[in-house]
Amino acid sequence: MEKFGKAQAMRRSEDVRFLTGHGRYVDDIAPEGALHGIMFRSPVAHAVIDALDVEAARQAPGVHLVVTVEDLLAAEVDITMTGVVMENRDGSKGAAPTRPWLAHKRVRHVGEPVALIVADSLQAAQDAAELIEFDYTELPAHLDICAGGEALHPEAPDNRAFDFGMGREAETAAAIDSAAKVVRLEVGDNRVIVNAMEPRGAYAEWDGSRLHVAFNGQGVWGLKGDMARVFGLDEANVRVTNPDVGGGFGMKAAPYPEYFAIAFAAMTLGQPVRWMSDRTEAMLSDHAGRDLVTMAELAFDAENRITAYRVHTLCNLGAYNSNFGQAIQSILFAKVLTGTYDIQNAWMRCEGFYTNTTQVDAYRGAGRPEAIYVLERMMDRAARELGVDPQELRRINFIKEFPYKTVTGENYDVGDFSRVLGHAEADADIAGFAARRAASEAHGKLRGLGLCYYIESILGDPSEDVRVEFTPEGGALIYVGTQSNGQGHETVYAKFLSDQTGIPFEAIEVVQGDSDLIARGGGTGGSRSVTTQATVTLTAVRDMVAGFTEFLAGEMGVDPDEVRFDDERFRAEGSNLTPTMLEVAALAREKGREDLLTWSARTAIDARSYPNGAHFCEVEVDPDTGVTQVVKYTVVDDFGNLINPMLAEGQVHGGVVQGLGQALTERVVYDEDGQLLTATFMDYAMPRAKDSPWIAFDVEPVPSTGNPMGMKGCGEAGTVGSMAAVANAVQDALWDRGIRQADMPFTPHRVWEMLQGSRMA
Ligand code: SMO
Repeated sequence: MEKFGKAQAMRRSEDVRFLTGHGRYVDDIAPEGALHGIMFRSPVAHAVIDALDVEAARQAPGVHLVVTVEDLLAAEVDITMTGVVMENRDGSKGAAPTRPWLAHKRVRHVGEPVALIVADSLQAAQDAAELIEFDYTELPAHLDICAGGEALHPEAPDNRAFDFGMGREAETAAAIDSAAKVVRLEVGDNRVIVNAMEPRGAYAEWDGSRLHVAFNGQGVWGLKGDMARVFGLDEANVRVTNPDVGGGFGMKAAPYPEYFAIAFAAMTLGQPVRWMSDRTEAMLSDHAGRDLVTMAELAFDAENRITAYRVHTLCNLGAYNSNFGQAIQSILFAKVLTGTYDIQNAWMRCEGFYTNTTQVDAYRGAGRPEAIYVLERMMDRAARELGVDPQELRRINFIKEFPYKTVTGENYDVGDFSRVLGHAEADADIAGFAARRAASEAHGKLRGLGLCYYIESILGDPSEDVRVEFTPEGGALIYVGTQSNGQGHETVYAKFLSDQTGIPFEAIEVVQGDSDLIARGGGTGGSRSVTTQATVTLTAVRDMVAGFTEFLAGEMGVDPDEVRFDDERFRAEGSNLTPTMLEVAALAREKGREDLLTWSARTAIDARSYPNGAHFCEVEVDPDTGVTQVVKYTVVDDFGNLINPMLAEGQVHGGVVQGLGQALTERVVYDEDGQLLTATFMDYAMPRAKDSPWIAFDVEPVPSTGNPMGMKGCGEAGTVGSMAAVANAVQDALWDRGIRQADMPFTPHRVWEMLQGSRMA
């Protein structure tokens, strides 16, 4: 039934709503009488709380409520939040300190929520916050990604949360010791602030028995369970909704303290309460991304075949175990440790450390961009040290036979990396690079070329729910459990259902983000949405066709075997009725067959998919100023079969720019006391339009065998590929100036410093 021929570059129908100011975001949920909440946050990175006096704030004009942890304890709500805990190399469990959702006895990072003030207006709440007396005794801030320093948690006296290992340790060590050549490099992966266009926010209301929390997240079901647990409510009495969401990128996937605080206030007051983060608040309290350093070793035989790969990563978890914090640079990094290469002797070790900084958690790709960044920096470096062409070195080592089981347990079903790379080499005009470099030199610029060949392992709960309902008005609703954060799901799901059923696109409405209305669902994350949602939609459509066939056969007076559905109409020999889906639904309604008007399904896809592709980046560095400009960028991806190539390309463009921002402009700086110095857009440089090159994009599909449509997830791929491509290009540009340790971000100042250093050396 699946029809790939209809894959079509179709513009997003939801954009009319977004671009004309008709999007409905969480901050738009503002009924008459809704109160404003603001968070009082820790002004210091590490301190023992001596006193928290909120009485004056409680008496301030317009204030309805001030909530501290003492109020939560008195109300006997569960104040703890927990995260995933890794296993150590010795089989013991990593440290599992809990995190109170309002500070309890200590504060551990600047911006940690200490109290909630609820007032008639934002202004009144802000004025009242000034009256809070917060006394504390400062402790030394532990900021470096290493063991030692002032302990944040008694559960981790040396600040090490876990020490994880995976792969073949002894075989890898032996292979490195006996290798013809070993390439070694320390690879830093700078911390970034995620900066979704829409900061986080929440709204809560309580009718005496049911709690409704609206927030801008990546799905509703996780928070629903958390709310029920924290407040001891029956899940049936918790409704969680996500309205339109302006970007999530993994950062919005987690439950955050503010959501519970707002819910507590609404339940205490019996009045709706709303909270919206401002930008600096977001920079202090949203989970950050990356922030790790890796020592990597790549060993080769005399024929330039990789014989072993070993990495040792130190990663920053921030102050507490956040949602997936411990999993990112350990098990998720491991998914693509060895990338697209045939390396069975590989070993990774990852140590995670608590520091007095905001938590670090999932950021577009979550562990996989980090792993590919290290490996592809190593491949370009190895090509240089071995004196081999970078593409050739990759071709020698590509996995060529499938299925292929990696040393970390992934099963790559299909792939044709060499073909994809060849397509990219042609599109990027690699043959013409030497001439372009000469032209750059002629006007005083250093030109560099970088390659990244990435692979991703598509994550997430592989099961998803769907419900298709025919409406009395003659249309269809499709309820989905995934959650658009702006990717265009409404368009893609309606189009897919339309293609599979012949129901006109305009007659289909996509419903998402309401735990009272939708089937159970997994939300957005891990590039999972379209693959899982389309798979389950297919199941529902098959059931629908079967049910309608049976029903129609009775109406037509023919045998069910004689009824065919040709994607537009049902037909049968000997009957001149040729009804469409909507007409059959109308007939069923007329005949009182309500059972035929709703079709639900839950399907699990039985395998991961492995999108992969080649990114070629060219940069020009001005040696006098350090200014680095990406001047040419080419991507060829294997995403398997696509439903909407235009939206896939949009995902890649956005993803590439996110990686490029990390590589060129974005830099998080804490001072020695743990104060965030880059807490506004004056100090933290997001990439602007002028930083972005034209990104040439094409696909070279090798359909996945893991789902009925042969699709591969594409939401994170751009970021996975772009960091190493850009960094390799900058390293290439700077190599002849003697620079051997080029770490992101390549801001003008840092590049200029590198050039000065090498000149002085
Ligand atoms: S970093 Mo994502 O939402 O898997």
